[in-house]
Amino acid sequence: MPRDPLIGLVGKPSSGKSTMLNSLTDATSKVGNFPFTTIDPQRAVGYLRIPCACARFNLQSRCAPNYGSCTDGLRSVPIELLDVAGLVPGAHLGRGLGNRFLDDLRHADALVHVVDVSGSTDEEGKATRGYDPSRDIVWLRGEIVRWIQGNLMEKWGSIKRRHVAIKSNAVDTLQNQFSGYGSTTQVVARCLDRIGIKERLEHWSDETIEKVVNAFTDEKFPTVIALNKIDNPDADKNIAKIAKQQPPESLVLTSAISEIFLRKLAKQGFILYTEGSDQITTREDLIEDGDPTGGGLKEMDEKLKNRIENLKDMVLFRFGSTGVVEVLSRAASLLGLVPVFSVRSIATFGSGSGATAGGDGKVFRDCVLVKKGTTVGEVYRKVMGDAPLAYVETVGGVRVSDEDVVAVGKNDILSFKVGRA
Ligand SMILES: Nc1nc2c(ncn2[C@@H]2O[C@H](COP(=O)(O)OP(=O)(O)OP(=O)(O)O)[C@@H](O)[C@H]2O)c(=O)[nH]1
Ligand SMILES: [Mg+2]
Repeated sequence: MPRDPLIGLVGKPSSGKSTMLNSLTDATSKVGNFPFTTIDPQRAVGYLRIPCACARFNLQSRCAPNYGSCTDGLRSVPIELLDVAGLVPGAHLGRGLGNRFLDDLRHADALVHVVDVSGSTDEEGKATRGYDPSRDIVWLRGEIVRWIQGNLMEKWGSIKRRHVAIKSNAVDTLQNQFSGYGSTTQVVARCLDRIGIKERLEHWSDETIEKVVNAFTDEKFPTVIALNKIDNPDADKNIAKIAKQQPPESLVLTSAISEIFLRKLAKQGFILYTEGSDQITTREDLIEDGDPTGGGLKEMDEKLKNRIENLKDMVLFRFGSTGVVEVLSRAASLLGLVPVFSVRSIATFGSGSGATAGGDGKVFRDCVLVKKGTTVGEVYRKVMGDAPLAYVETVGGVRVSDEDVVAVGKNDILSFKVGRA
């Protein structure tokens, strides 16, 4: 049964991982301007923004998710996040409990590397000025590779002996070792394919092994780099430098602290703000637009008004948004996540009792996120468990095989019929 996708937040101490987690969720992971504020991994639920199936059928007004929400065809689907303790150089050797923290990452499907792009913290998370954050991207990746490599090399002698003795193939032997990272045979096969190794595993040099581990790291832990603290004026030159070194699809610019601030003000009734948007609406804005009550929003004092103006200038106008919602979208697209809508009735898209008889009129109540390449049968087991499957229908009442693969727009609206065919 496929697990739910899990996105891990990594980075050095004080880069803003917990702030990022809190800005993406309603969780309160402890935040502090001192290193190692977080020690135990914190799990929380964030929301991934996706185009909902309701929009394809013009049923936006009747869309009613059981979990998350849907506004005008833009759906927020719950996705699990993990905030891990800060990593420091030498983590794979156990520095700063690093090996323990790395172990917390085993089951992550994608990583978000939160980088303090302001350069105001050194590699250990201590306050400084003028630090070059492009270095963090390099060494942190190195720690992850060396952690996996170290685990492998510890047992390499006996791995090789067993490999030869049972006449195994490289994929099976490696999958045996990598299953602890939630790997699959397909992941291992893909990474060996990509580097195209000809030698037999028992003859691999240290260099070859390093290549394999690097490829495995890319496959198993696709990483979004969140350049955080863009509200800091020192961020610009560092962003420019990193943008030249990293592929653009891996970079997202964020100000986690701004997102938290805006969500808080919205909750307290001072502003209107949709998570991740580029717009803030104040009482004055609404009065100017001809609503004398200002939409019932509260009056802000000068200090608060200034902070809002500042945030608009430094973050929203310059970068378009606080970036945090984009972080999850980018991770989901690296993973190729597919939202699959399971409905009781393929005719009405309703669920629950009475759906076939018209039901409550609500549609697309359930949505699960699965990885690319997932089959209809795997989605069935994830949603319905072990119950025997009779048949599966998609839009138009068309039967689909349990071996068909799901993809966005194809086999992604499914009605499962339990029982004997
Ligand atoms: N200016 C600015 N400061 C931020 C931002 N995000 C986080 N911070 C600050 O950075 C400091 C560290 O934040 P945390 O979220 O605790 O960092 P962490 O990475 O979880 O730290 P550890 O748990 O110690 O590993 C706090 O003082 C935050 O307020 C941001 O977007 N902009
Ligand atoms: Mg933390």
